Amino acid sequence: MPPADFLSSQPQSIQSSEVRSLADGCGWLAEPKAVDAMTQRRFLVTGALPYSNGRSHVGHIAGAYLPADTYARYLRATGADVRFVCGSDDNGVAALKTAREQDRSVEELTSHYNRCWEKDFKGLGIEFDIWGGTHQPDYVAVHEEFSQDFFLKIFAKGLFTKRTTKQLYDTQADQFLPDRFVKGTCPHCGSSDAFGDQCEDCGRSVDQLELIKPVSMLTHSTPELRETVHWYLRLDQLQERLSSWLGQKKDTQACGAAWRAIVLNQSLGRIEAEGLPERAMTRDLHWGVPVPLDDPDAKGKSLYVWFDAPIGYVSFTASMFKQRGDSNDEYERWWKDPDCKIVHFIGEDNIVFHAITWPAMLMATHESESVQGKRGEYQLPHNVVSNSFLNIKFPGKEEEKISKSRGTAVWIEDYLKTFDPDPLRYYLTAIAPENVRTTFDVDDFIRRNNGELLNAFGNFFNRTMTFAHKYFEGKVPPTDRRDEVDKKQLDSCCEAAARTAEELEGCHFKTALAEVMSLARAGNAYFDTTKPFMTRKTDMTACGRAINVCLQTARTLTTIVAPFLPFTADKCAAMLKLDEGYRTWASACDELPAGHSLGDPVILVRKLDPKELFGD
Ligand code: B3M
Ligand code: ZN
Repeated sequence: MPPADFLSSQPQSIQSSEVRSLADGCGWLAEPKAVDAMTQRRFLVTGALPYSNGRSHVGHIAGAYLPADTYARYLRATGADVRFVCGSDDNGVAALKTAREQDRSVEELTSHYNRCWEKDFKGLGIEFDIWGGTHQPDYVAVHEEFSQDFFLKIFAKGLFTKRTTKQLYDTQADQFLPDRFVKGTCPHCGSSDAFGDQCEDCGRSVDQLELIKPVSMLTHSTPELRETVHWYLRLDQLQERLSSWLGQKKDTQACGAAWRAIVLNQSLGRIEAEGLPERAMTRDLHWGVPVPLDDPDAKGKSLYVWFDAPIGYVSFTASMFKQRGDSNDEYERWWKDPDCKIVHFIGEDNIVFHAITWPAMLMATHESESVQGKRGEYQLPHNVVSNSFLNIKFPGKEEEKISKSRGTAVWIEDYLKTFDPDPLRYYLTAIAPENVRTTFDVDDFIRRNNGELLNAFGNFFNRTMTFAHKYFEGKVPPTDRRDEVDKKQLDSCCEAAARTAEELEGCHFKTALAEVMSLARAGNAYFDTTKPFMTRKTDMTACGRAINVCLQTARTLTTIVAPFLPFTADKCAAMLKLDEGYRTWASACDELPAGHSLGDPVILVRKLDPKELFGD
């Protein structure tokens, strides 16, 4: 059961004056009480910063952004104070390389894709409190200031080593080849497509000097080795503290939320197997945050994109408050206060950076060697929630990996031209790759929309509303009594709300959605058992009794479906004539009073035809 103290209920909905709760007797809802700032839970939720060198597809959305949005919406519904932060990752080689390929300036490219992502997110109802960008005009100055400040703090603690090393150099282009500017054969898995920083086939990070047969992405020539100077983060010095902190994350009791196995295996597993080597945090590159050292060797160098990108979470938070005219220190309430929980949502290939490098950077800024920062110091993530990858399967084709270059993806922009956002939100949560890779199967998407969302959820509302309008003048019918079957159904409502909350608290989005759907199915089963379609001819009181319970069930469904399907929930709320307070979790079991007028019935879920998505 979720702790009762967060189920704050500020009575806001239409029933507030004489609200009765179906929970009377269910025993899980707290008494309505005012939210007070001392006890209000506080969360800083982030979505991985997407690279602004391409469009968004279903894999990105399923991986990080949809679960993050669902979580943020749920937390708000419980009365928590939440900031949901995201923005584009503009620096580094990815954008530079694409700009070069497309013959446009990197500024123009990143600003274009920053806006594309923003539009796609809006279309899907993924609502951030701030959408920034590490090199966007309104954010770049603050971002550079934060990034350089981090670097200097860590530098001052002696946790960087300056090293002269050899790097791959393209003599034709006359420049070094950091990260994705070089490709070759992966030293770990033998894939011929490994980049100079990471192999996308096996997910391992790669040192460019280990690449077999390296080729320059700029001129396709074979690079040569030249000496250069870089600053390496002493991860080895931080390894013990990192291990001990990560170790606690296995234990739900100690940390309040057990981390997913995929995250612990890749982080703790990596440390245990190989230990942590030093990692270069600077690059020979002009695009990015300049290395803030008064050292001739730092000239023409930028911070590594994976050093500055996570700092974007902090700098965008600060910009958000700055834009509102708040004090400069307001961000500290979110980043340097142990009472605020920081939760990062990411895709599988970002695990090591969020569970090792980023916490190491945060720790490296701490005054003392304590594992967790003190009040006033940067706090370590409360949770790093990662999904696995999503494959794709088009009708009549084999299942395959999503690939930008092969065009095997469902692009959000294209999807939204024809479809409503909620069917996609439904499907991507229902098949969420929470522990293992799963597949976006176009036929299955249609099948589940029509067979589950429409058949179970849409039809339950449809038949209930039709009855209420046709036989009870569009009002909640009165009840003379509740029979066992009615009580059982009303209990199911409260239980479903409690179980959904419990699953969402643990970031189990798939199971949480299954709880909601199971209540919709229970509603249909109740309708079939009590047969209002028969009793309306023989016993209108019994018919009214059943429709009343169906409407109470619809009331609960409206609240608990809202974090998953916000557009559908708004339609449900309009049909039940509820005000905005319907989203408050503690209102899920408020009873609709007899005589309450209902809104007009609308189609909640449209039947989909596969041809709409991909033609014949
Ligand atoms: N830009 C996204 C990716 O790897 C990467 C995330 C950064 S989060 C700080 O696709
Ligand atoms: Zn590999």
